[in-house]
Amino acid sequence: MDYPEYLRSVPKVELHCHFEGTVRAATFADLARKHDVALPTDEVERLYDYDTIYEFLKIFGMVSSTLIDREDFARCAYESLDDGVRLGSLRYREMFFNPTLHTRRGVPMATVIGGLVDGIRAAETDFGVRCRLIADVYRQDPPEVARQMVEEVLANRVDELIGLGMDGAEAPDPPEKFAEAYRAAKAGGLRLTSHASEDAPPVNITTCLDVLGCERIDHGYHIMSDDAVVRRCRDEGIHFTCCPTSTAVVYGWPDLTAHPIRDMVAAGLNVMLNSDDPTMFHTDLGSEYIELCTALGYGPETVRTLVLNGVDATWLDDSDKTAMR
Ligand code: ES4
Ligand code: ZN
Repeated sequence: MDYPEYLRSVPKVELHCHFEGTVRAATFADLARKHDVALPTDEVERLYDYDTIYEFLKIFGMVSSTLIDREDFARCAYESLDDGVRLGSLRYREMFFNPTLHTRRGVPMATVIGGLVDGIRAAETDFGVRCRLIADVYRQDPPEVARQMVEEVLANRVDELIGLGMDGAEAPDPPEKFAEAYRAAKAGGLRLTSHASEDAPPVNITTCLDVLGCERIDHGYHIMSDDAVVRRCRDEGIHFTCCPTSTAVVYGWPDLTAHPIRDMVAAGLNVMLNSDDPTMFHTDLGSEYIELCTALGYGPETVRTLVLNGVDATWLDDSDKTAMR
């Protein structure tokens, strides 16, 4: 077995993967036809082309608008986990979804969550992969919409729904805007994470930890510009869910040998690897390991550390974590 094959076959967990960003281009085209949604191009292979986070988020919203029936959510969740297993040897995922991108179009929360869970349970039966869900605040929503979303998620809670996260464009909307939504989620027993310092200074990491109560940080790359925040996160063992390809494309680190992930690992931070929006960024979990580890010359020992960091960073209980190591 050559090294790329080995990297693809290592069993993995994934904690930073957006459901809507895992929809296959062909399935997006199929659902658009089903629901009469107009697409920007007839060429399936060009549906997921963009250069900026704003263009990306526009298509992300368009993909979301083709998900209407419970079966649409179930089909896409099932295919998403099928792809994770086949292309990345995925064993366990905590997967984001954006409730308000669906409920604002009139899709009931129960349809969204019910469909996702149908797909997740079918994938567990067929592929042996486990998946749980993290509802994400969409930063461009008003704070009141986010707080309302949390209430609705809690009212439709199932065993698989375990956390609250936050995504969308980071630069215009800082994390403290959503303190209320995070307070409500914590009171409801949800675990907490957030995208932070993906496209903004490291103060957003500090805010997420101290104001929102986040237990891990999604992305976090700008941390390297503040030694004090690096020291604090290292000392507290904060986990960072990093995504090589997506940030290379939309945040300007096209050369993986110079990606901040390299410095975060070297600084002793707890980093683990993820695919973010795999179909939309033309990647997959196995390829993220292959691209980054070959670019940075990471051998099997470092790969083992990255994979085990992932297990530690999950919100599984200790006996499940032990079983997975
Ligand atoms: C995202 Cl790459 C990225 N950044 C911010 N928000 C997102 N939602 C889905 N993918
Ligand atoms: Zn993300």
